[in-house]
Amino acid sequence: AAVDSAPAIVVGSGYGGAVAALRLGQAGIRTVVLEMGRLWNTAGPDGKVFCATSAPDQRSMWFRGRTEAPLASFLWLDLVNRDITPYPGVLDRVHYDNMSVYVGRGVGGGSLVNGGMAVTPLPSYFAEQFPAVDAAEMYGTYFPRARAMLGVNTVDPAWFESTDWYRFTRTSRKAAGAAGLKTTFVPNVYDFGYMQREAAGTATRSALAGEVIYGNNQGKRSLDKTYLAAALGTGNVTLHTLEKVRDITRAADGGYLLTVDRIDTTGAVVETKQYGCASLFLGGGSLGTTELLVRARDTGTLPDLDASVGAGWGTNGNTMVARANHVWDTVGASQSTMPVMGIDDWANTDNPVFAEIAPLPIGFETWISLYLAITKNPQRARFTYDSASGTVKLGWSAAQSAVSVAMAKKLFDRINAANATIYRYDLFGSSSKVFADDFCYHPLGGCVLGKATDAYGRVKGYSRLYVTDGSLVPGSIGVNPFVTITALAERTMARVLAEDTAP
Ligand code: FAE
Repeated sequence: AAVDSAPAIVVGSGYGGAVAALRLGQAGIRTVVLEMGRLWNTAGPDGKVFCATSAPDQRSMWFRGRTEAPLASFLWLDLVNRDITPYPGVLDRVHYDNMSVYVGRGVGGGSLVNGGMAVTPLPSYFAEQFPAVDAAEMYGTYFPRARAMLGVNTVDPAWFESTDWYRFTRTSRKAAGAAGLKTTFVPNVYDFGYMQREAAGTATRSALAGEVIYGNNQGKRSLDKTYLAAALGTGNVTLHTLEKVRDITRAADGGYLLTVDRIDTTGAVVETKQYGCASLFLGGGSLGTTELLVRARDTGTLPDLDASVGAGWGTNGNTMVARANHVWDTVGASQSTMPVMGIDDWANTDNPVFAEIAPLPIGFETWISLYLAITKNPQRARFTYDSASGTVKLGWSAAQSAVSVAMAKKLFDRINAANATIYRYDLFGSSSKVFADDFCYHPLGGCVLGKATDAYGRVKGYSRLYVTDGSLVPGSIGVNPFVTITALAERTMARVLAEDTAP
């Protein structure tokens, strides 16, 4: 087959891929970005790019016959999920044994489906997780650079206190306060000025219309509007969509050869392409990048990859839980989908937890307080190549999830005791589960910085091969991860463009 070549190729267009693409483009390096998802810029028959959360259609999920929303039930009824036609929809749920992982698919990766919470980690915990990284430089240069480019902003506190749209957050804050727990505002990349206009009725509603996990039609500064728009603006970056990188090998000249399946919207492979490049930047996310490198090492196409490729994976201690409030503690029928506050008990060395106060925007009063807890779960798992099936498996056990649950339970038992309230049993399926222990939003690790790579994301054993995404983070960062992923990618690109031979 003919080989398309470029000096640099970037795999994936999430945070890591978008940063790489922009900085390569600005350096004048011709760069091709390969993204397996579609470009989300064209309205469907309903005039909207993304479908409504309450009426999901084919645009909602990645090649499914039925949607798989995180909260499958309410009063044990499967009210939320719908049958859909398989299509390259924007949200994927990747199933492994004992753990499934939600990821975004499309130009912008996770930024298309996430809650937009833009949290910079605690310096002490960052230093604990990345002992080889100069924290002063991160906090002085790369975190501010990332936040500025991502368009991070904060909710106006006066509006927050008065609006019905954040009643659910204020009710959860009160319950936490009764237990002596501290809450803190968290920044977001959703435009809060726009949100206030939505509330005033002068702008089309998005965050105030339940939109988030299947995409926001307005208001959110996703990567296609920030880093990727700037990358394309350099004139040096080309984006190829619906192209999935399958295999990586080394070319005779020391560069890399990629085998890529181009799919159509039914998922059929319509062409298998070959790409060549001098420098290869992997931004496929914790799952995507790790899978490519584990397969490359274990099938012998990149045999010199380090033994630690595939190791150090964690869920950022994620678990979801919900409480039932008293009838007088209403959460409101109107809820913004963008979280703006967390319960911050990370400093509690006995049981560090940071719990985001999450919305449940279903349009009527539920008295439910929902949370996504981030716990300091030390459990890690490894990806392995299964030659029989040709797939990459994750060795995560139910016992490893139980560690996150136990930590979150300690915190929420305290809140329930102080408020004389109870958990909800009906939200996470028919088994009356209180804690969601089988899915996560924050996959981290697999190609850990300083283990599978050098201290800057250069992959050990090879030259001009880089990892720039969430697989560098060793399984936990204590807060929502995309600001950290973006800042680390900025640091990698600054170093690589200054030091490594230009391709
Ligand atoms: P990611 O954004 O996943 O991008 C990887 C891209 O590569 C995707 O577009 C893939 O389709 C593509 N790709 C993968 N493999 C291939 C391949 N072989 N060939 C071609 N393309 C490929 O990676 N984080 C926060 O900080 N705040 C939040 O509020 C938040 N809320 C979340 C809510 C939800 C529902 C979800 C799912 C996640 C949330 N996250 C949040 C997590 C955040 O989105 C995630 O950490 C980042 O998106 C990870 O960035 P990466 O660059 O590692």
